[in-house]
Amino acid sequence: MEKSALQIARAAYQPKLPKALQGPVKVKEGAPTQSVGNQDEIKALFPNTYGMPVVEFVPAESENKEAINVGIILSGGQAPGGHNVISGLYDGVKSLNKASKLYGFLMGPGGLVDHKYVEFTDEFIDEYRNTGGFDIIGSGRTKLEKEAQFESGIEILRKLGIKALVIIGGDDSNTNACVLAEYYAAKQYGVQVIGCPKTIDGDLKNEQIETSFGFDTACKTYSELIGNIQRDCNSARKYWHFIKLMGRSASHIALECALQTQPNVCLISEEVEAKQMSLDDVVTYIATAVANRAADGNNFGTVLIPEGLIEFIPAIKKLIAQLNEVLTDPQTGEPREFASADEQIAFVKGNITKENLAVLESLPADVARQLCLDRDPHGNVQVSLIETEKLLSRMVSTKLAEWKKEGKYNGKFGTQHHFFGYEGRCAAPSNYDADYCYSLGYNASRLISNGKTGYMSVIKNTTAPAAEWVAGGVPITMMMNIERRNGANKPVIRKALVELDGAPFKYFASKRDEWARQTRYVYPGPIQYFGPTEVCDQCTKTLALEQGK
Ligand code: FBP
Repeated sequence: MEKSALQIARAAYQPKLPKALQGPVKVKEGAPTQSVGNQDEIKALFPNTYGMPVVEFVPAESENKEAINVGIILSGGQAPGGHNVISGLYDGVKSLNKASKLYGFLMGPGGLVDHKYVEFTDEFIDEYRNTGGFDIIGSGRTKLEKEAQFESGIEILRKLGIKALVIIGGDDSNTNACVLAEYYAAKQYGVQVIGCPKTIDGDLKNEQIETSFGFDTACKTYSELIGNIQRDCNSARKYWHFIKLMGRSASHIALECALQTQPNVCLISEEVEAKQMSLDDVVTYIATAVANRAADGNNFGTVLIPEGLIEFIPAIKKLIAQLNEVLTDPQTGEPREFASADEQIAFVKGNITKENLAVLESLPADVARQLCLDRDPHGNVQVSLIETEKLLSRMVSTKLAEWKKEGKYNGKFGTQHHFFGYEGRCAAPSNYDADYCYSLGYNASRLISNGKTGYMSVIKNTTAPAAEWVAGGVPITMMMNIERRNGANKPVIRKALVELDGAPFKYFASKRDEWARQTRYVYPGPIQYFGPTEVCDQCTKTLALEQGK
């Protein structure tokens, strides 16, 4: 395969490891843990994996060097650094014993169920070190949650002599990893299950997990692009750029990109919900920024919009919740079937409350249609397909036209639209993600060799130089609570939304009025892989602010 000059140079990069993982380790155990909510219910559901202590690895004289066979799965959306988790795990198990083997299940959890796998070798792994993407084995969104899947999985794990399975995924995949760990422990199958925190969305974090991998690189990639757009915008001075940013529901990506680039407007879905804003309130907020800048002669600007915004507008949230209910067949729990789109729309309109019908009919016709028709494989409304950036700019334009008639606005409003998501999900990992992911993978090998199951691999203190990072594991049950999902109460890892009293949001809120009126753009430029540490090894602004750095 032909390679770029950067790929060749980058392949030789040796990711940094925490000092504790650079030699033999032993486990230092903390106190028993509790789940973050619904303790009695979670304890009852996970009798074998509940209450275990948080563990930290500390240097030891020697360690268990037994050969182990391990399997790994990439689950869900791509995130930069996944290949380094695999190479870190590979090097970790091989450092214990050269006879250890690592198997990768193909195309996500489905590979385990369908017995599709590969065995990694030195040459194979070397092709993928420090590269972006999940193409080494592919990823998929099959949910591992049924007993039949677990049983099918154990057949192939036994056949390959696999002692532990590592699942790289977001909150849902790690919830399922925990259920699987509990199931195999209850059945005494002798297979350990370890999770790894992945998602560009940044919403798998808590007291124990500083950040999910991929968030750093994805945000830096989007920020580079936003910075480039801002330079263009400040040069031509004739467009307002409406930029939607990935992140299924939480607004961490939009907030981080705003902290890096200082746009004129950045919407934060969590704030929109907390302030009970309507769609018209959001439109008025943007239009006011446009009008104020126009009054200063600046008919240009940037607006960052989180992907999940629509779902956080309270009235629309209620509507979507009811659409999800009425479009599910209560007998089977499967999406209802309709003969035609018109029949589906008529059914929806006839089965939702008057209040929700009024909200549906207040939306532009194409958006209302999209909400009624588009479904994901689980039957849920596909909010991410709604082109919010176009919807908002259209509505802002209408509002400005009204204001013009009233003599409240006298500017020009030319627009451009962008959606950044796939541009960043497979970028070559930043040094932060390359090191963090390699450490997560290597660390997972030590959780396995120390007999742990139902744990997530965690690396902490990552705003410090890598040598000072702290390696260990957290029981997944500790992050769980009970939530209502698809009409049923389920044990799940609590998703981290943007905290309005957290340092990153507070800093943004203290600056945004100035950024809205003035032109205070920052141009971060492309991720740098080689050069001074202050250019190459910085963590996200979110993490730095959260840790008071
Ligand atoms: P994960 O949570 O699985 O990591 O995926 C994140 C994400 O990139 C979201 O930001 C986005 O909404 C979604 O995946 C898109 O996924 P797909 O390309 O499968 O539609």
